[in-house]
Amino acid sequence: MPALLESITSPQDLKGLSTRGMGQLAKEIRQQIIDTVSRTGGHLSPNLGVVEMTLALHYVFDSPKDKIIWDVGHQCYAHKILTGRSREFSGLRQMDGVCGYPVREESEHDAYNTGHASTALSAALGLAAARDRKGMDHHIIAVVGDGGLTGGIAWEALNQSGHLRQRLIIVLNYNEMSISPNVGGLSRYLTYLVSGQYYLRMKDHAKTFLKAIPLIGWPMIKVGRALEEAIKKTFFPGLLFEELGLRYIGPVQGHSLPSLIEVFEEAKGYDGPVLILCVTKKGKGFGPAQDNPSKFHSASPFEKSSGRVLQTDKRPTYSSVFGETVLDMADEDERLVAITAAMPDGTGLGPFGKKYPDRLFDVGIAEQHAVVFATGLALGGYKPVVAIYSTFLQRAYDQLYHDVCLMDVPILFALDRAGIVPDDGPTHQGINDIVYLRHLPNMIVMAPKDENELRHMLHSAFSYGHPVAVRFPKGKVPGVPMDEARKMIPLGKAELLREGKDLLVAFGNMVRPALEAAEALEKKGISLAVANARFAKPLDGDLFREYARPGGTILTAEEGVIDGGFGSAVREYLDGEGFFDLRFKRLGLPVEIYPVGKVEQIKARYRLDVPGLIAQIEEFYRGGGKP
Ligand SMILES: Cc1ncc(C[n+]2csc(CCOP(=O)(O)OP(=O)(O)O)c2C)c(N)n1
Repeated sequence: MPALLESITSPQDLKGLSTRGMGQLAKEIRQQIIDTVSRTGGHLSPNLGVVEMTLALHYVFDSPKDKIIWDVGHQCYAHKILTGRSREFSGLRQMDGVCGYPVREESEHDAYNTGHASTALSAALGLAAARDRKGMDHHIIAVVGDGGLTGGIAWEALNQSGHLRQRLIIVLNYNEMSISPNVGGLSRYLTYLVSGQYYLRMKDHAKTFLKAIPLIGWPMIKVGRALEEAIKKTFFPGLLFEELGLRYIGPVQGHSLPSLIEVFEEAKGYDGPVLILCVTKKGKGFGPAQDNPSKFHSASPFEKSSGRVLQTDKRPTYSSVFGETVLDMADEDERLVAITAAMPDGTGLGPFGKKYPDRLFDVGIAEQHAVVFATGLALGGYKPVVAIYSTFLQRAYDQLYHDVCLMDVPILFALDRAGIVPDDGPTHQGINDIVYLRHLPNMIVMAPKDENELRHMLHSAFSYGHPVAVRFPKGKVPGVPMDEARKMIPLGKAELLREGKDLLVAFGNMVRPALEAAEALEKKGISLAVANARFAKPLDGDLFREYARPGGTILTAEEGVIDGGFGSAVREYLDGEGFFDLRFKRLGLPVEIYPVGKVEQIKARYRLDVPGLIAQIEEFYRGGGKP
């Protein structure tokens, strides 16, 4: 570990450092982030952009007494390094290692767990209200990006903040980027605010100018804040944040430690909510990330010298198969439009946006809005495809129910990253969607066993005339042969893939491991038919009726939580049909907080990989097949 960084075991160690020392530390932290992320993968460009900001925050404020809340939390690496986790940082995003997001259980300096965007302001405001009610005097700082600020919840907090007028410091990190370039009217407004000179430079120039005026110069400088206010009001009438009731400071050069320190000190003394606009460069200090901040937003391991991503597996991802298929569908039907919540590339819609820029809507980090916006488009005669990761669609549960399902509006929801998600930890697991979708009226819930079936499912979705959710996992496809033409999948029909005495019915990407497990179990005297459920709703009643004979056995497998999931749907169906006299077992995930790790590691821990399935099924049969 570099010399200076070695001596920093807590933020207190920063307090005695000179500006030069702090500059040296910034270099060492950047290097540690680049070294580690090149090996482990991680959020490189967001973290390189906030090194000075993090140093200045920990220099001026007093964590853990003062609370720093990181919106999304993906930019917390320098914070972790400075708060006693420099040594452990090499285990970033590894199983049982340092999480890539703030986690209260990991350190007293992590004031609030984040992972989903736009929550920091609400959390900070709540903490500020609690502090003031208790008569305490510490500072609360929320750091939010210009992307995070596109989320509606952030504005709900700003609205209340201007009303409560509680002491709160909001650091707005403006880098013109969400994951992709930031979009929308707000983004334009922030660009307008930044387009002038930097705040401190402006202040210095004003001072120099005034000093030069004999007699009246110095007294005028003393008028200080009043003058500054007057200048701001003159040059920037109707500043949005000021109008909302927050004091606005900025723009500040976000890589200048002296500027940041001066501004944070100033904010410390303000008795009310204050918003500081800091301008930073995403990827700062690493050429490839600076040139392509989107690619390095969340990077796979890469070669440090060139930034070349180290990948040997040439198979496409599920996201890219989804993107290509939607593009093919759009070629054939001009009513098809696509919607993303700030993730055109992650969802695989990049090529769609290139070919049909006016048919791809990037709504910002606004999943709730995306769903209602799609409802409007569908009622207006279009066929919206809404691509949102499983974990982020959780946010729009009410919109799915109230807007989409009650009116039975045909919309295709593509839930990427469904199931176990690697590296990011508990906030990003896509394990709840079967549960939160399957009880919604009119909603159809599907999952393909491979990329070929994904194409058929997407192709079939609008023909059902109802809202449809297709869930598929993160990562590479199995690489099966692809059918030439896209086919219709009959609504609610499962597919029997293997004959056997008892039935193992699997959903989505559990089908292939279920088949493998059944082959191995055959040799051990357990004979299982394997079916690909295709649908969690509606279920294929004919299939279950056949195996639900008295004394029969049915097992279910899913990559989602068991409680209320696919297996529970099957059990409810059997109960509803009066099939009580059978042995039944659900294989899936327990309700708990998931560790950081690779998919294979997490699957192994929860016994959802092939050896785990075999072991669970054998135990079940040995135990007499009790549920
Ligand atoms: C609710 C939700 N939707 C989407 C995401 C995925 N996501 C992670 S970071 C990010 C962009 C954040 O941009 P910004 O706040 O400006 O931070 P920056 O990375 O530019 O520092 C997005 C869309 C998320 N974390 N949460």
